[in-house]
This record gives sequence, structure tokens and C-alpha cells, in this order.
Amino acid sequence: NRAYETAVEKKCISSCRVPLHNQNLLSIPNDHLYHIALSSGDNDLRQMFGDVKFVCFGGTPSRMEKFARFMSRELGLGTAPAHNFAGNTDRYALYKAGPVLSVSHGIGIPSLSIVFQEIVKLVYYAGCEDVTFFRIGTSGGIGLEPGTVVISESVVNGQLEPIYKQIILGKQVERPAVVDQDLAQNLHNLALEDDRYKTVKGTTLCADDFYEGQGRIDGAFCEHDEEEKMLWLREMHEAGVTNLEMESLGFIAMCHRANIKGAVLCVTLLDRFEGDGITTNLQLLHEWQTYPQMLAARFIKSTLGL
Ligand code: R2B
Ligand code: URA
Repeated sequence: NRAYETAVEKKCISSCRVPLHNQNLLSIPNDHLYHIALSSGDNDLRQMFGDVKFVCFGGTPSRMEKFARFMSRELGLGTAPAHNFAGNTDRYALYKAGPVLSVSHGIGIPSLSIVFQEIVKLVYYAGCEDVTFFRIGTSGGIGLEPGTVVISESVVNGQLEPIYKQIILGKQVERPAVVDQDLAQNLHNLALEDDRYKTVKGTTLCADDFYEGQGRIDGAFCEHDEEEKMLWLREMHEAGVTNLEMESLGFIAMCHRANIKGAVLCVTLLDRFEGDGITTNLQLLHEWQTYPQMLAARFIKSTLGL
């Protein structure tokens, strides 16, 4: 009943459980987390996911499967094939390696937002405590050697505002994208001199598009020229922008709104001062994509005292 649920809620908040942010959920006996093929009534989410402490989001299903396997090895949990809990949906992939969930989010904030909300509900229903979220992804760098890991110390929209704007019921709503500075610094502290990749902190610009939205001139459409692009890139560089991608703003704003610690770690796949196309061979690109994973794994292991 409602009074009991409210009492449970109060207790949850005081014990650092993932809080409930939508009272409507209290009157849904069986909430179908449609895009990840799990239900609060049909699955024992506490038993399945109650021990989760870290959720790592990244773009593609196969990268997140590899990350789950890697995490499993790092945590000494063996090399058994990872089970995709969301496999029946064909939309997203969801793997578990001990206390770590590995989730694909697709491309762009709209795709991220759907799975993010279902994962927040999942960790709430599962009664998870002290959960930290990471986005471990890819980006285009500005003035950085490709293969550099950027930890976002701020995230901004295309107009350099740290605000995620949503249209709800026909009105624009603004959500502040506030980065957890302690978490970003703690991650940066784990970067080592002799890592085979560089790690920096910087400002990440989140665009709604890969082509025109990131100033590229090689899309199907383009109404600006190379000179205007370079001028814009230099302006962004001077404003402290280190990298461009497509989810950080929604990710950080939703972590902040959910009161869940979150950080964005993206490797740069190219230096936009040098061009628009991603021409590096696939093998090297795949290797670069493991760098933010390695840093996240280091953080997870050190937090777990391993
Ligand atoms: C980085 O890479 C993807 C576009 O190629 C997008 O998801 C992003 O943020
Ligand atoms: N992802 C992006 O969004 N932009 C890039 O340039 C590279 C990866």
C-alpha cells in the first residue's frame, strides 16, 4: 500500500538507495521495462540485480559485450559467455559482470534517454545502493592526439551552455548538466604516466548530429565551407572544448537529476583540426575504444578494494 511504499522510500533515501523520482511508479504493479525486456513484476529484480554498484553505458552492443567479458576477467569472475538480458528486444544490450552492468545506448541523446530511464528504474526496483554510472565512449578530439581519453569536467550543448533542453508537453524544459567534479578528478587521478594512452580532463561538446551538427563538411548536406569550419573549431578550442560527441549532455543532466554519480570518459578517434573523416584502420580504432574501458575498470577495482 501507499503508506508502506512511502515508508520504504524514506528508508531508501537515507540508506543511499537509488531514490524514486516518479510517484506514479508506486501504482504500477508490473512495470514493463520494455526496451530491456525486464519487468518489475515478472522478474525478481532484487535477486538478479540487487548487488549492482556500477553501470557502464557505451554506444554499441558488441563493444558493451566485450566490456562485460573484460570486466568479468578483471574481477576474477571467469570467462563464461556474457548473457544479454535485453537480447529479446533487439534494441539494446544489457550484460552483468558481478556488480557491473554493461549497457549499450545507441547513438544520440534520444536513444540514450530511453535506456537510461529504464536502467534508473531497474536499479531502483532492484534496491541498489551507492550506484555510479559511466559513459565510456568515443568522440572527435580538438587539438588532441587521436587515442587520447577525455574525462569530461564540463559538458555543453552546441551553444556552449551546460544545459540539456527537452520539449515536454509542447514546452521547452531546461535541465542543468552538472558534472560531479570529485568523480571526474578521482578518475583522472587513476591515470598513470606509463599508460599507453594520454588522459586529460576537458569540456565535451554534445551535438545532435555527427555531420553538420559537428561542423563537418563531408555530410550529404553542407552549407558552410572549410574555412568557416576551421574558424568554429578554433573558437571551440579557445573556449576549452576538447572533444565532440552526442550523448554526454543528456547523460550528465540525467545523472544529476537522478542524484546518481556519473562521469563521461571518451576516447578521441581523430583530431578535427586534421580533418572530418575517420580513416584510421579498424584494428587501431578498436584498441583505442578499450582505453576508457580500462580506466573505468581501474576505478571500479580500486573502489571495490581489488
Ligand atoms: C560518438 O560516436 C557516435 C557517432 O559515431 C556517437 O554515439 C557518439 O557520441
Ligand atoms: N563520435 C562523434 O560523435 N564524433 C566524432 O568525431 C567521432 C566519434
